[in-house]
Amino acid sequence: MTLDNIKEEIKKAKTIVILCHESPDGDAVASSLSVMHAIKQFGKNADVVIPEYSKDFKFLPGSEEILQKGKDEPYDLAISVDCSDLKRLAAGKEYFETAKKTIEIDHHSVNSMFADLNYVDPAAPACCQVLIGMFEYYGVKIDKDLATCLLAGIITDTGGFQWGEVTPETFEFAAELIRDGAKIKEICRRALRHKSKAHCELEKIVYERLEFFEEGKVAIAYLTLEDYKKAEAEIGDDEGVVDMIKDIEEVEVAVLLKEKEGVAGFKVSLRSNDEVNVSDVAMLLGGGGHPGAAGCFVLGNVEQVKAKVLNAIKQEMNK
Ligand SMILES: [Mn+2]
Repeated sequence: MTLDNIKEEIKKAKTIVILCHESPDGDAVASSLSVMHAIKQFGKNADVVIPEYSKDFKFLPGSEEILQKGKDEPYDLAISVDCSDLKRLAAGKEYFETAKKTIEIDHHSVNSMFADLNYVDPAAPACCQVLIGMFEYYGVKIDKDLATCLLAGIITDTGGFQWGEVTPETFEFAAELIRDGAKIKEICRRALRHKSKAHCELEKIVYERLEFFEEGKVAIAYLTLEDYKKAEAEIGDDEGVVDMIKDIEEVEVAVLLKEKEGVAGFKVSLRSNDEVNVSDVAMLLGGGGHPGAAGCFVLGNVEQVKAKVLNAIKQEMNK
């Protein structure tokens, strides 16, 4: 069985690296740290390599051990978490491709099964929830630090139990993690509600730029590199801005275009309430994600990118 094989590989490996997708969200960072904590219980150490992530996740236990770069020599084992395909590992790709053995643990429904061993549960609302099941099977002890990481992943990927495939089981897992000592108040305050001043500046700009299409069902706004500079924004400061657009009356699909440095194009964040599968929209444009939250990268200036995205959304709406 895959789970037994995964454990076998972890036990065999002398050097292990843990990787997650680029622009990591709370679930990606928390999943990486959770696997690191669990591997320590097997009497091993693993390098967690995340080149850049939001300071909002620095409260997660173990984050001080996160490395920006991994070792020069190939790892015996690379473990990818919360990532649907090799391309999205971005900077971590080289460690993954040179590793002797590879494992991926994920919850994205569209997954390219890119590792030697793939453990993917698309029914789980967060990668951290997939991990809980694995850890239970392995008899990993859930201490306070591990519980905090696991709950942080679930809470951030579900927006505080609001979206994704939240089931009664999710609440049962959460209850257990709180019994194990997970710091729920701190998670909610720091990873969910906390806003930097730069974030508020970006919100202001986005409100001013909002445009509505398809009888108000589609709302689009954009942020340029100039805006980020003016707002003195750092990595992660635009987190949650697109969700705020989604909450506007009658909006079914929220779109935020974020200009990317060094390439003539925009990162596109898509959110949907119920009617439209934005994972399919993102796939039309070469990206991916979940039915309610997805992303892609589109080349062009604001107007061109807007037109391309709108076109893909219309195609999906008329399906
Ligand atoms: Mn996730």
